[in-house]
Amino acid sequence: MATLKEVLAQKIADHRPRTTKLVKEFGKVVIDTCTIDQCIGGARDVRTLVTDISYLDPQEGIRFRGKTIPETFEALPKAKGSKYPTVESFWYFLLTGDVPTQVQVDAVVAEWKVRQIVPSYVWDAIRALPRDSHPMVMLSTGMLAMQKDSKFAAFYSGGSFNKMTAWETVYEDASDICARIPIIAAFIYNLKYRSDFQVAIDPTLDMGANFAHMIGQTEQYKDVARMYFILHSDHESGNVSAHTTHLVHSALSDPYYSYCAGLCGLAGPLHGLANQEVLDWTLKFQEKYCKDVEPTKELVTKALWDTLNAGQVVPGYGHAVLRKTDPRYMSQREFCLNTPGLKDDKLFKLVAMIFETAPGVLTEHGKAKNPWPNVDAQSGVIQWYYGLREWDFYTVLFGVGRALGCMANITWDRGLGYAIERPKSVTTAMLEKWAAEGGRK
Ligand code: HAX
Repeated sequence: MATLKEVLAQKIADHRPRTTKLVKEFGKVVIDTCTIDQCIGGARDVRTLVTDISYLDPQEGIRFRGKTIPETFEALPKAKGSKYPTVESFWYFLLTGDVPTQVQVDAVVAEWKVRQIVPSYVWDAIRALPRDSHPMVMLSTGMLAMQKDSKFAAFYSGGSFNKMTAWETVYEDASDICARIPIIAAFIYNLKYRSDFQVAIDPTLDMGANFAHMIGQTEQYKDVARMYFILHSDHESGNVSAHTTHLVHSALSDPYYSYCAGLCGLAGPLHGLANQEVLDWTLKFQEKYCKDVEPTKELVTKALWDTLNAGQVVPGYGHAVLRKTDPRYMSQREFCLNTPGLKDDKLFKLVAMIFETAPGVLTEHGKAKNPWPNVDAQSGVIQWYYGLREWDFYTVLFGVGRALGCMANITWDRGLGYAIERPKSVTTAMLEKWAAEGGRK
């Protein structure tokens, strides 16, 4: 007798050609609001989400509240003695669309100081995990552990829930999450890689600087943290982490449940985990191809083809929306080029060589619609240079930054009373019927 798994394997093998045929031969057939290939292929380009926090143009890249990355960095008040804004000033800007005054920024910094005290049961929950758990498991566990004190959940279950004011408790939870997540990330870093050597919060420092302080980093790294968290904050609403957070919150799950779900999506290798994959790929390339020789474009080309021929994706390249080099990549590259030492770093030079080579190889390969690098192709090398070499931690850094965008979005979701999200699904047989009829009449 065939096992359940064997029966299923046969059913899947029999079904696959039907899906392939629908996409290949009838992909452009319209079924109401989208085409068959959009229905099967992850709803690419289907306009069903609204957000004013950021917008992603395929050619230009991200705009936060209408401003490009350079315009955002230029406009916002800077951290003391730095060329970069504080994360707190960016949070004010993301939430309101207004460039804050220094006084307004100082008020947020002070507010976050009060909010950033993490309850001790969160440390207990994280410490209870096996030490070799992935740091994203630790981060999402910490996020979920905080749920019991959710102000939104208490408001909902308190019996006087009011749709008009519900956003106020989302704002409270969202602000607590943004203030606390770097503290939790630093705790995880110290627990996993520094033998649980924990460092106290410095109450005089802004969020980015305090994170650098808590993981034992240098003065220079304070700007790396500020830049990194801002660049990774938001990428309009359709990406997996932002969309998941929005979706889960649309059921009136509180911000802790919602962002925990978002973090689990961020942990996927096609999304946020790509930053660790890039470092892994690059170091394996060095190990395999360049043990005794300097890297060359020919060797990089060979390694890229080996990856593609093995049926794997080249991490850090391609994008579901972008059709040009990601400006977040360029912004980090510029940081590298303007930082003495980093611009001559061996690994940065290799990453630059991959940038010169991969788009040509991916174009020749002919599958990826966008052969250009995304944010993840450049972020790891900066962390590596500053001594943060535990690359399985890189997605946690992404998760700290992404909290800003996700939390700003769901605060507005509640402010505007957006509905529970519930797209409609159809069966393969329905698609085949509509394909034969030339569309859904
Ligand atoms: N290397 C090899 N093949 C690639 C590729 C890459 N970097 N990017 C896309 N392709 C392939 C796809 O796998 C797909 O192949 P199949 O038809 O066999 O399924 C084909 O090209 C068409 O894909 P696409 O339409 O260009 O891309 P998608 O919108 O489907 O996917 C991804 C977008 C980002 C997931 C994809 O480009 C990818 O896997 N890139 C590598 C992983 C990565 O860098 N992810 C991070 C993206 C940015 C981000 O979210 N950061 O958090």
